[in-house]
Amino acid sequence: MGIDAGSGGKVEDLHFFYEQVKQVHGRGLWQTEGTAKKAATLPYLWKFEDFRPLLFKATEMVPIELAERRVLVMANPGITSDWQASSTMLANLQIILPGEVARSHRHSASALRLVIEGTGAYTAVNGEKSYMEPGDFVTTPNWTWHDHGNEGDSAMIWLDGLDVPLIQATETNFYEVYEAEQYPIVTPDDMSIRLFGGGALKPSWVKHNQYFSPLLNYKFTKTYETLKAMSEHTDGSPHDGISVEYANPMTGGPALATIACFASLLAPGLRTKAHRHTGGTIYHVIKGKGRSIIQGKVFHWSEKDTFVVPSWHWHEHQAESESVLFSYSDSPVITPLGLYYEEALKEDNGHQKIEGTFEALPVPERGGGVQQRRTHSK
Ligand code: GTQ
Repeated sequence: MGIDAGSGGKVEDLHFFYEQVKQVHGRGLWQTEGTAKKAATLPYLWKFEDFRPLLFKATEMVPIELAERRVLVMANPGITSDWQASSTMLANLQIILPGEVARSHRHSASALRLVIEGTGAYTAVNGEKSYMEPGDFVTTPNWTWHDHGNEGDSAMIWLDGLDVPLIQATETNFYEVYEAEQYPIVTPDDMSIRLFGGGALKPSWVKHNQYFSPLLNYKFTKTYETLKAMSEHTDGSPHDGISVEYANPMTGGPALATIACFASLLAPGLRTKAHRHTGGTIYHVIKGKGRSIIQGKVFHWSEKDTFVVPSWHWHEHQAESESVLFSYSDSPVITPLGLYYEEALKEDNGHQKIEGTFEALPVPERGGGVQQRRTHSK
């Protein structure tokens, strides 16, 4: 890139000038991709049926002590880093076998789990266990010690959402391994549900001046019951159907400091109207079958699939059978900065023109052989 010499000088002079600027680690702004840089996150969909057998294969091939977390990431092919689902967030699938423990650690990244299959495993956060069941939304706030253990008799799989790319971009990424495999249990199981799971009833004596929700597990049975009760007398949002946010019960704010999480019930046959907003969103199908149209392209989804709607992309949903979509978004980061914009599609009664159907992209050659990351086994 560059510009030719204007009236101010000869081309050679200009090149000499650029070189001088370069020598002090500078660049002319007009020479850089700078402000013209395009968003990289592609709308994308990962089928659970593709990942499930690979997760089980991972249980045979990769001991949990080696992996620390036995996790397959869903990598957005638009992003060259090759391990993130969107510009700010991860969408990973974790599997843990009966008897296994994923050792205790903590990080400044915030994390969430959406349970996909199995029972009997818990996540312990700062010494409080919460047993997880399919559909449960479980929080691991930033800088809290957490380990997972499977005390059941079947494998357990869940979706992990984390804000690691965001935390890395701000260079606030810290990570620590706990000295023992498990952090000591110091609180009765599911104490957070007892204290903070009462909906509009919150404990009046408890102070919780934190950026994140004190509730560690939002049980699916309760979420689904709430959605169904709402759906009896309202259609909810024209864009999201009957949609609820997993709120911090003490403040009404987002569940995690940097990630807002939602569940939407879509009645069979319902077609929402298209809108677009800033903030990337990752969707996970808790229940049902249908399609979403993202920026004119049809994405067919069924139970347990995961897809991403990048910032400022038109999207609308259509359910074939009754569906519940879980979603998480980086909106808590952009909203306080005045960067949240939203727009409804006005043309064609709020529906996009369909221009094609999503197909998985060919996998790029990224070179390199088998790579092994750090391990934390003793
Ligand atoms: O369970 O703590 O998918 O630390 C990635 C990093 C899960 C976890 C991930 C993690 C975890």
